[in-house]
Amino acid sequence: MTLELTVPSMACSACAETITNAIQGIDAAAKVEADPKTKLVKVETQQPEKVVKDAIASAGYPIS
Ligand SMILES: [Cu+2]
Repeated sequence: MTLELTVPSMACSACAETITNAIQGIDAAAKVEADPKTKLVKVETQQPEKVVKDAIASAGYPIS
């Protein structure tokens, strides 16, 4: 499953890295593309959308 999430508070590549790490913390096999320019996070994962969103939110980046 591929998710496309908008994360408005992702401002720079360090944010993108924090978000990527947070997602890989709940799914080590997840493929993550986080782009601070478009604020888009694309996640290829077997985890449910809610779990991915919660992981990003607990890292300090609420999903819009
Ligand atoms: Cu940043």
